[in-house]
Amino acid sequence: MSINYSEKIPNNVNLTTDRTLQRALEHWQPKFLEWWGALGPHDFAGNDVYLRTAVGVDAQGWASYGSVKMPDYRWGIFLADAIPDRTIGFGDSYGQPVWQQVPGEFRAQFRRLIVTQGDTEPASVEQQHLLGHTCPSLYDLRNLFQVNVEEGRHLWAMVYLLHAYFGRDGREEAEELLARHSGDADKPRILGTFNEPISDWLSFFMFTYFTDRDGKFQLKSLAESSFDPLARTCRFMLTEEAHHMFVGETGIGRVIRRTLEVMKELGTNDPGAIRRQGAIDLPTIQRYLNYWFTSSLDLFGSEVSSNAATTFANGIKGRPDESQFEDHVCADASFELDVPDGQGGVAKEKVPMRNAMNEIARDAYVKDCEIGVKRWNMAIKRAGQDFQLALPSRRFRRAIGAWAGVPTDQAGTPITREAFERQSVDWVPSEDDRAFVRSLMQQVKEPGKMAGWIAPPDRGINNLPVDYEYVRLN
Ligand code: BYC
Ligand code: FE
Ligand code: FE
Repeated sequence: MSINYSEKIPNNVNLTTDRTLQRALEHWQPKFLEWWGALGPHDFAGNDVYLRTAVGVDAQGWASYGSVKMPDYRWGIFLADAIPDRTIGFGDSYGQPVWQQVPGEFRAQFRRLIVTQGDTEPASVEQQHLLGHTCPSLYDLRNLFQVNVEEGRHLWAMVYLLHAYFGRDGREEAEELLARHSGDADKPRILGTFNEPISDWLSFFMFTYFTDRDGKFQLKSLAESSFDPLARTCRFMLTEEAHHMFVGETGIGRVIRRTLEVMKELGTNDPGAIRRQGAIDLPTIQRYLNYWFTSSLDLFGSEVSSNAATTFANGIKGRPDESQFEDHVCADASFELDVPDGQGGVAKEKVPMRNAMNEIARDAYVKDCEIGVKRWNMAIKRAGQDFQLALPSRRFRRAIGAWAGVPTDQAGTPITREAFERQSVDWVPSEDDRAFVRSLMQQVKEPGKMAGWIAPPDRGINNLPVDYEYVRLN
């Protein structure tokens, strides 16, 4: 179905046929714009940005590119096309027709998941509020803004579901999504990672690589949902998500490439010397990776979760790529996982498979995270440097689940609290590391120019050259 852009709220859900819903959303729209003005990208409201906007939801050419001022971006409601005769793909109601309405008995669970998903979207925009002022190039500035407007649209995606299917409490939740704020002492965002500051671009690239990738897997799980409007919404969101992870993977890759150049020029791997030359040494990159990867691991919830078992059984939330599995009911299956044995060691625990769905999603996530790490390591190896980046163990530095607060080394071996504290400076960014990385963050605004700590991208956006003026600053 094509997108109707002639309306106040672009959509492909026939919004005009439901005047009450349309009015409710039009009532929320100015509040969204007010929020965007206050907590979206700081400044730049008057600048032309080369952005892509969805013009259809089919695989071919859903995007159109053009110069847009961010406040004029056409945020709207886009669902992927319905799959005819779609049936429930997992859980106790496997094989029955999917639902076009939320069954009353599952209402609270659906609302909680949609609110949690919706909460992360504006949170990330808030976290990235100030980054524009220190962009390493106009190309990167444009990518930041592209990610920001799309996360804004993802908020719209969840608000639509709340308004359309949850009545009055849905509308109240939609207001709350604009009332909680990232890092706010009184009204923080729901999930941990979304309250962490992103105050430099290395963190931004780590976030888009690791945290947006949690988004990918959560959306894949929700795209399996028996509640068809949720599944279709998430399926379209996934097509936008790919670019966010591209920004992360290529961003980190370009930082590494620049570091390797400097190492070669100087003929050293001494972090001090590399830093004096204005590049980021590889051990510091590893520490940032450790930080954002482990924080993002927490976003999958507890290894053993009765919430996960219930939402799977009820057909609310499936596993990512459910079709890859043979058993979609998992009534008697079990799953073995590592838990702390309470005496400083590791024990095996066998749990019902349904309770381990968070861990199964986390497994798929970790595998996907490995791909970029392999690519970065290839570049390091090709440059002849004896250093390899690695994902730390999923037991390391956890704050949620079985390993929460259990001190381990990067390989996941339990150690004493004292040993953990002592070695933390080598494992996660120290205040010094952060101050150094911040010191590099100087805005570069000449088309085609890059900050000294990052290499240029291989190519520009939509076949344009790298030195295209992606954001017109005056
Ligand atoms: N921080 O049984 P448990 C994205 C809470 S990212 C704080 O362990 P469950 C994006 C949990 O809420 C994708 N609290 O876990 C990326 C629960 O609280 P209540 C976001 C946490 O429920 C970048 C309690 O602990 N989407 O889109 O099985 C930029 C016990 O829960 C955390 C979703 O997350 C945490 N890390 O699963 C922009 C999908 N982890 O309810 C966007 C929707 C757990 O008892 N959410 N808790 O008060 C879900 O599917 C589930 O809520 C979770 C947790 C997977 C998050
Ligand atoms: Fe998103
Ligand atoms: Fe994203």
